Amino acid sequence: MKRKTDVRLTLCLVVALMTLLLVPAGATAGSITLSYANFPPAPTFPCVQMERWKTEVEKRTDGKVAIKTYPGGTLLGAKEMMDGVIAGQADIGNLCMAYQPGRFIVTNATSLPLGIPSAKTGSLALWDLYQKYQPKAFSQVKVLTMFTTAPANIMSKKAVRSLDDIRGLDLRASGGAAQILKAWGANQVGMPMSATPEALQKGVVQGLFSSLEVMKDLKFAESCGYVTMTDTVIYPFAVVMNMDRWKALPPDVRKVMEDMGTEQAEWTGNYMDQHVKASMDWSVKEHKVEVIDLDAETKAVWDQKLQFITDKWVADAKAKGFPAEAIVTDIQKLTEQHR
Ligand code: 3IO
Repeated sequence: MKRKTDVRLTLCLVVALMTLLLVPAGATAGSITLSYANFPPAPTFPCVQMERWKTEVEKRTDGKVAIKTYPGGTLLGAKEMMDGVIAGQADIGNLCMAYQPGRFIVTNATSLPLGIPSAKTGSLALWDLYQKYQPKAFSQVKVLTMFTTAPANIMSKKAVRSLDDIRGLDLRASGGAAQILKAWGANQVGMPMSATPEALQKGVVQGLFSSLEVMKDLKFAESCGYVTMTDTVIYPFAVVMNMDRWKALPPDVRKVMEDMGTEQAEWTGNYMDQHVKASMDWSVKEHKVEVIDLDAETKAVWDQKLQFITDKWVADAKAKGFPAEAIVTDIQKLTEQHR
């Protein structure tokens, strides 16, 4: 008697297991789950845009797709993002192209000092540039969207009003912006944004060069009492997806994601531009941060020191076989078009 029950139970379990195994992936609602890795802390703009994208994709696919987000480098860190997504460690990843300056030559050209005035303009210009050139650097992934920060400025513990003030100052920047700080005489220290809070706190750096929304989002206003307005360059970002995972998605899901490319770039640009304003209002009000505007004469001297950067980039990129002049001209045209 006992034996018979055991056999029945085992049979039941086997049938249940087989049923589970036989249901094809993607057949039931919510059955496609994608992981999305991000490197900075959750309150920062790359993660805010990630949550917005997740919400919209889940809504527009009627619950067919669930996105699991991993902010704060919990799945992939800043510099592992591209290779981690290619290898399938995350299905989707958000990367700052500036962290690997030699890798994304065409799209990183948007971080030359070409006068991109805002994150909205930068994001739309970058996305158009990517689509026009379809750079080889992205051939192993599906690019879902791109966007940029607002122009970078100096946040520092001591006031920077002149080239004398910035000379020898330990300031953090990444990628192309490193050359800019060097050109102004600062002691440039390179690291991703995700490592910056600790570096500031430990006194490894005396400030940083980036877009100003981090004054609030990463609470830099608590230690950086001064902001010097240079409105110099933007940092470009990409959201990439593992190619096999992309190809395995049903066509209707792929369409939802493709249709969101431009929209997400613009949404993120707008969010960033508004958030920079909110962050600075908060910093001035809550932490009495002083905003330093360079007068026109001084600004012209600072800008003039950066002119060699684009010329040098053109020469280097040309030597590597890129249509460098056309890329620069296109960025300038696209900037006007989206201004
Ligand atoms: C950035 C990166 C992560 C989170 C917030 C941010 N705001 C501006 C950036 C640009 C950047 O990557 C950098 O390193 O300054």
